[in-house]
Amino acid sequence: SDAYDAYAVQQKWQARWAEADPFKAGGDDDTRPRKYVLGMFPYPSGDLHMGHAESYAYVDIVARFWRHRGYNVLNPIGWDSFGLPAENAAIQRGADPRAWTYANIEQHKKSFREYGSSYDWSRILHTSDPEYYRWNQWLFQRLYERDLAYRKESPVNWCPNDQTVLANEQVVDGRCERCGAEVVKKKLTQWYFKITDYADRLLDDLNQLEGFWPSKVIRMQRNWIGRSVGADIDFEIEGHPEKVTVFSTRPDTLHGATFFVVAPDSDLAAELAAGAPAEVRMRFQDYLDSVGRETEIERQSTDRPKTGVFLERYAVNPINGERLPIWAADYVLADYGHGAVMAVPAHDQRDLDFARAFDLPVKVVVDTTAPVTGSISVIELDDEGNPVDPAGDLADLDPAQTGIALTGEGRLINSGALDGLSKRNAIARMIEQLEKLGAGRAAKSYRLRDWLISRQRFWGTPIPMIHTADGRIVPVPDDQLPLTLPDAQGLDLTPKGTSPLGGATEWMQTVDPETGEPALRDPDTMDTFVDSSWYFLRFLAPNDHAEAFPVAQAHRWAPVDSYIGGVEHAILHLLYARFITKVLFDMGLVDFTEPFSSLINQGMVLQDGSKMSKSKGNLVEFASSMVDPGADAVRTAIAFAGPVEDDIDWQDVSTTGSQKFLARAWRIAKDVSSAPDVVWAEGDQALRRVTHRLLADAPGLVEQTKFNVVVARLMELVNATRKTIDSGAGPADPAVREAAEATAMVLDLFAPHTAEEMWEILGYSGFVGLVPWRQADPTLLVEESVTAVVQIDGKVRATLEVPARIDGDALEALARADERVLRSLGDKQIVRAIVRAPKVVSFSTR
Ligand code: ANZ
Repeated sequence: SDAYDAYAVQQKWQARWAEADPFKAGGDDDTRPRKYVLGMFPYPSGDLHMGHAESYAYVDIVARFWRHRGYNVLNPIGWDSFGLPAENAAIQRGADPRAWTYANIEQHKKSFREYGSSYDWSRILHTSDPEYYRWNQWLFQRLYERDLAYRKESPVNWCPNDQTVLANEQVVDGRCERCGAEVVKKKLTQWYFKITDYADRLLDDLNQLEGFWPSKVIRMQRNWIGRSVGADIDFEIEGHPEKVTVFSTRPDTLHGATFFVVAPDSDLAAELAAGAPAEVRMRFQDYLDSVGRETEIERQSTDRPKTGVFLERYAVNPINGERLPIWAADYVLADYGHGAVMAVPAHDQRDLDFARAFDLPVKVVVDTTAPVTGSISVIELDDEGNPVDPAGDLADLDPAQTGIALTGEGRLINSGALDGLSKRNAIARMIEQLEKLGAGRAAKSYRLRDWLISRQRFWGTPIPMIHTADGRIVPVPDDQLPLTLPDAQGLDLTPKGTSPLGGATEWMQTVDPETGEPALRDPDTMDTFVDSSWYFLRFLAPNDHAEAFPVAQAHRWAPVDSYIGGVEHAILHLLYARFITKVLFDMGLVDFTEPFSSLINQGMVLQDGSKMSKSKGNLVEFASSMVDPGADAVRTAIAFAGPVEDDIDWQDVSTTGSQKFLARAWRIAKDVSSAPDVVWAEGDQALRRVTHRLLADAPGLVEQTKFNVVVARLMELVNATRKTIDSGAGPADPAVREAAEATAMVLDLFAPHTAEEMWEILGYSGFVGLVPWRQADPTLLVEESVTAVVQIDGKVRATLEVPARIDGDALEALARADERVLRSLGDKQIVRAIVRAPKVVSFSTR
């Protein structure tokens, strides 16, 4: 027919794909090199929206690309199907969370099929299946055995009126968002994973990801882990049996400490207050009540007036014996460092603000006007060109007067043996002195907290632990897993601060595996971030009943080569997956320490400049977006809309433009009047050059995620081909066939239905999606060159001049053969190579 019927074409190829299943990953006998391409799996909460359309379009581009490049590609799909949305739907609408979840998943599957996503459909997983979550339970047991899972009491926000635990976001100005009642902190005993044991490795290994993950994500992870280096210093407290330790990044300023501050909500503050006069105790209690209503953010804000209570107790400075008054103040946090600080107001702004508010002494111990060699200083010149003393006179800088703490470089004063030393040397010297005195040592502190995994909710993985009658807590034996959820029927799922599972009376009853005596189950379920921390490994054998994942398959496929998803997961999900990967590495189950070799974060899809969301009523649904223009036009419009990491405003995206472009491409295939056996070399040279430039450039552009540029280049080629047909050599020219074939192959990344249809029209059977990439003819190209760096274990060892269009494999081969690389390697073996053409090759030898 004359008009391009996108809908019919779509239906036809979807049926063929469903029948032939051409995108299934090759098995163990497949000798091609492998790529594992993964999109962050969706939550089945309601329908998919355009954010999903965007993310999964990118995933499919990458997966299809590597297939054309000759790789055995694993591209699976699954669902992160536990969690609150199902439970809330159940509470609000009386739906069964299980039925609601699986109905949504069916809808999602249908949408992905309609989108033409090239998944390996044989590997579907749902985290809410007992076959999946039994391995969460298995993982929990392994962490427990390694002392990485433990229980501790911790405060939660509690609304006494609604009898409900509230998330931080549900507490507004210290009150319950729903009923306005004053929120209190209530202590609950909960399960934690000890991610802090891995803080150094989680931080240090980020260096390996530099260049392969967005730098913003690396920065966010670094800040989240928040390592500070300094010292722990022990203080005697008068009338208190034990010494109290503080963490300080500036032990060099110990001579400048003039008071001591404890977090009001720490056990230490309560103990110290208990030994104080009655009047102090009362003031402390009032203060503690008001602090309990503050949020963490309020407490850390620097522009609030400082508040606190003097406890009428004293600490003793270990270096000079001075008595330091002890205050309780909210700017010191109970769960950072040791919950107590030595206050040095001359050199710390928060301490200075506090000292000025309560009239406490300020003692300068670092002369910040004294030059320090090696530190960077900007020299200011006066009118005659003479240098101006940058800091002026130390007397003019007195922090007690100016209100500005002296935090910069300088030389120590008023500090005995430390006088004259630079900050760096003074820190080292002070640590030596403290060690000699037995009053301190070098230490690090982290912002990272242990991972609270207990949830008092129904729709999650039951925690596989047993509480015996005599107070022991023991694991459910492995051979009794999975411990499955009971039926939701008859259970009250509304949040009450205790898990709904506690109401499943029969389910709660079990026996002590050792004694056979009656015992109780743990009623809590796991944070769904546990489910998503290792799912990429389960895809390797989702139906394996014997183990979480086969080690040999992990060795073959993992880590994930390209991981694609939203920046909203920049911290928690990625950090947890990195942590669990390292634990599995320590268990000897995987041979790598980072789960995702490269990460692509797509921008957001906006509507009228704001985020699409159900609550704003501006949500464009994925399924309905495809109805009119067809899947290919939606995918192409998204890829063309701009750089991957930029936000897209759906208002500005033209699916009509894409529809027209796809119809033009299809018509070219229809117009080709030569047979497949033409001799291309005899074709029109100008058109051939456009074709070969695309074939040469597209691989590098795709590897750099410049998908929009590839679409633009395809449009250019289609236009050039049309020109040759209409006004040049005509439809029989071999260059026209060559251009049409190249168009079909590259278009497959974006518009796979149209591409398959063109391929068939051009006289081929078999799927264009599986066709090897056509090599560009170098005689038809002009070469530019760029500099590539080669790193070994994170250090740059060589640079190479390479063609700008070089692809990853060719670049890797050059790097492996480079003499400087070979010399640096010595007798070490390359165990892993990560390549980002044309700029970086990163080898690791361990
Ligand atoms: C004395 C000192 C002198 C400090 C000075 C700084 C400058 P970062 O870099 O964020 O790790 N601190 C320690 N524990 C605290 C807590 N629980 N709540 C609030 N502040 C706490 O900060 C480390 C510094 O923050 C530590 O070094 C301590 O103050 C304070 F010129 O000790 B410092």
